[in-house]
Amino acid sequence: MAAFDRQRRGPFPTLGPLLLVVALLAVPLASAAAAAAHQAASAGSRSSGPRRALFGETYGHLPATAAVKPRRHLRRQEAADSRPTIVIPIRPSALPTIPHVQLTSHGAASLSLQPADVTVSLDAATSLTFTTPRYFVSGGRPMPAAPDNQAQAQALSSTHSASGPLDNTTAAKQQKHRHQEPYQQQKQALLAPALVVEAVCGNFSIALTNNLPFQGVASCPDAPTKTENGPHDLEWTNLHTHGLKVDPGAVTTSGICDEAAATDLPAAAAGLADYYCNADLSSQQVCQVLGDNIYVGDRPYALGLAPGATLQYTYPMGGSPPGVGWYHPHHHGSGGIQVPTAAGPLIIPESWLPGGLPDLYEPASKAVTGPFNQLLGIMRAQPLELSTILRFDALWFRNTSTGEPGDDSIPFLGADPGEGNVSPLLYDVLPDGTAQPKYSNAAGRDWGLVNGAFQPTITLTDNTYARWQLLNTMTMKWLDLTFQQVLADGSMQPADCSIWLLGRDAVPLPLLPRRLQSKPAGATTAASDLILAPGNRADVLVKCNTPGTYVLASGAGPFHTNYTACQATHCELFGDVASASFGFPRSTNNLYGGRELDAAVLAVVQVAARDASVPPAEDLPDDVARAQLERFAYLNHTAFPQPAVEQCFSFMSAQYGGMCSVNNNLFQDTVVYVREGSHQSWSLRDITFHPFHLHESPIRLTSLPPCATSVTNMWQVGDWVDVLLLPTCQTGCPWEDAGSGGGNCGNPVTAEWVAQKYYSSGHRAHSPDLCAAAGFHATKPAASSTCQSRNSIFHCHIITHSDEGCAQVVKWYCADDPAVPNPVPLATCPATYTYSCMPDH
Ligand SMILES: *[C@@H]1O[C@H](CO)[C@@H](O)[C@H](O)[C@H]1NC(C)=O
Ligand SMILES: *[C@@H]1O[C@H](CO)[C@@H](O)[C@H](O)[C@H]1NC(C)=O
Ligand SMILES: *[C@@H]1O[C@H](CO)[C@@H](O)[C@H](O)[C@H]1NC(C)=O
Ligand SMILES: *[C@@H]1O[C@H](CO)[C@@H](O)[C@H](O)[C@H]1NC(C)=O
Ligand SMILES: *[C@@H]1O[C@H](CO)[C@@H](O)[C@H](O)[C@H]1NC(C)=O
Ligand SMILES: [Cu+2]
Repeated sequence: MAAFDRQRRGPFPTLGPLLLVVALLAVPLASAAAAAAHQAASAGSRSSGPRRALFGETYGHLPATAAVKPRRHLRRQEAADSRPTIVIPIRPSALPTIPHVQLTSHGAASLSLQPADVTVSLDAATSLTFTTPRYFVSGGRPMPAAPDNQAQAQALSSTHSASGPLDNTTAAKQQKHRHQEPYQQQKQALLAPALVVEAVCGNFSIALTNNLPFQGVASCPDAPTKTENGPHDLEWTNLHTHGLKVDPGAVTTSGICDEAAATDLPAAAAGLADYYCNADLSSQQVCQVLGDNIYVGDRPYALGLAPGATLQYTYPMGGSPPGVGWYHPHHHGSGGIQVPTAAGPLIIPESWLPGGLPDLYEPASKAVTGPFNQLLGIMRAQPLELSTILRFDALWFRNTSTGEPGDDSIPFLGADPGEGNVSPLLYDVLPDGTAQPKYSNAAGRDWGLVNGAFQPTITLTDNTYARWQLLNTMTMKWLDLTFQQVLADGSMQPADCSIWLLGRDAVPLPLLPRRLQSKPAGATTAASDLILAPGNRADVLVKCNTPGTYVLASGAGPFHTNYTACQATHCELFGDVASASFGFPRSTNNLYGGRELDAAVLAVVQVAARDASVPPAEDLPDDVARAQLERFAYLNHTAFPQPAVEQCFSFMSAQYGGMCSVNNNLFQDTVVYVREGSHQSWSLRDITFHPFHLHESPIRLTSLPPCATSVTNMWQVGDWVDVLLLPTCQTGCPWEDAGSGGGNCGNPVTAEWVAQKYYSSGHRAHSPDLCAAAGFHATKPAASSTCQSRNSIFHCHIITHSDEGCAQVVKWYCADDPAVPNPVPLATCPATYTYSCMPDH
């Protein structure tokens, strides 16, 4: 077994005999007859794969002697027949658009996590069917659809004059879409709408209902004493607002809800261990949650929302720069299986800025006023919230070379059956304790989708800027995106296209635009490419200068991984896999034009010839605009209190042979202490395979290893990010860990941030000028002594790794908190070590 092949580790050092029961599989809800009938009904379309034995001795199930208590309420469930069947569009001639729903202070939106049957098929030999959770959104306020590319091109007919409002054609189009039901559009698509936060400087609400099917519990355990790591609670969920600057909300990890808000739920008490085991709980109770609280749970330590239950989240917000975040489940143990198909963009629109773009952008110098106006003209014509969203999803179903479900497949298809970690959506559990696969997977290949479609065609106009918002919700692999031309022999050559970065992870670049260029060692020419780790977003302009047919590819650009050495599904670049002789099937996206390519084709890019009367848009120089980030208190780094508190975190575990952990510890063995309001300076090591993600605050890069800055301008000191993976340092195994980990990187990454709730924190109350000008009255600074501790988190954004314990509680504590040790312990990295590959490499 390759060292990086899987993140699983066993025996789990943290497991005790009284672990939380994984209430999944022990007693199938359906009777044996019903299960048999279901299989008979689905036999036509499903393969009958091998039965897998369940229930090993170690994985979290209580001994059979534990009392089985009946559930008081049968939770409402969707019958299998009412599940929609979503057929993934194959190579559609247009990019599917993502519907938009506005979140205002008055209109709450409702999110339902519910199962859908998904079919994706190129042909009989290359098809996949499975059942998966996805979001369905109702409420909120429908928003006009994005103008199409042609309308944008018209609006951009001149590079320097396109600073006015959209032309009448586009406006008319938008009017037409205004009353179109965005909810209708979701039914047959794997796409949750983009939620557009209109309630900047105010509060908005989201109600989340878990409508996943419940498979039954074996037993009601005693109260668990410890959080479980590893895949578990696969039907439980919650909500994370990734990229939104909001209150972390959580007060404790042991309470049922926020203490302050738990009005109609009984206090956690001894013996209250499982939602379904507690006769006092009913599905009618709605728990109120403040902020981005991923620790909230309707049962202790489960940190999540049981099937049938609803949580009502309220998010108080200060002013934030426009940008794209995303919403997705973050329940510890089930995130890895839910997030790949349950996620949606979460947008702070430019329209909230009271004075428009000049509130945020100013010319970097007098000398660049011309190009600055050109840039603002393009941005005005294609506002962030209406510009084209490209959401990259992946369905992980890769087989191993021997035809077995591969490690890191969702939902743990490759988990040892003995561990019992199989998704109830994907397996029927039979009375004899074996599991029958409900999915079929002929080709055994991963699938990369763009906006829920396979290899859709995106239309551009030559020499014309298009603004894109890219979002990598692939939870395991990173992307190195380039525009390529596929030649007749299947080889690729770079297309005459460039990518300009405007912002990333919901924060504009300090100086923009930045024409992306990478030239790693060994590359002959520089390429304009975009590196996106799992969870990253990018606000970009793209421009292709020659009409023709191209592809947007990953794995054809300058960066590659040494798969032969690493053999890890998650250290790969998507599309850049071992040669066919290695035995692993490549992604389906490597199939294009009747050939198997060496890179993954995510989309076809059709560059149409522009109207001959339209002059070509000029290339934008770098750094013509300065973003006035200091107008947002949490981004005004010169005002952060000095000195910064220094802590260090390493994701690469010597103890576990290179697998992910936090300074050799697993969730929740340790806590990182962060005093509220303090300025933190963190060294991040070993993030070349494991993307670092901190909740509720972006981090500002203060130093970077030369292995990154010398080969690409993707990251520069001063940039803000909320997910960071430096694949540039990957040199393959064996490597020496010389600081930043993975490669011979030299210095570690350092990054700073300040632990502020922000919307109500005294003198740093939310950018009052912008909020007041936008018509919001600033929240009064809270009275003294209202500091309440908060529990936040950072983790590896390969979410299965996070589920497995590569995460750490970030405790925002108040100055005189008696529960915090004195002196406050600070995190330090393990001594530098040299990691070698496992002997069987
Ligand atoms: C756009 O519409 C306005 C108001 O209806 C009209 O005055 C103007 O002439 C129109 N402009 C174009 C370019 O059609
Ligand atoms: C937003 O919600 C918070 C927490 O419930 C509350 O303190 C605050 O007053 C609300 N703000 C507005 C503008 O409604
Ligand atoms: C891939 O694995 C599935 C079982 O998960 C099996 O049905 C299928 O035949 C395999 N395909 C290949 C090409 O190995
Ligand atoms: C990949 O790794 C293998 C094994 O360590 C090594 O022999 C090979 O030279 C590496 N290839 C590249 C291109 O670095
Ligand atoms: C940002 O911080 C600096 C340094 O403390 C301060 O002088 C400045 O007023 C702040 N900017 C804004 C817009 O609050
Ligand atoms: Cu990881």
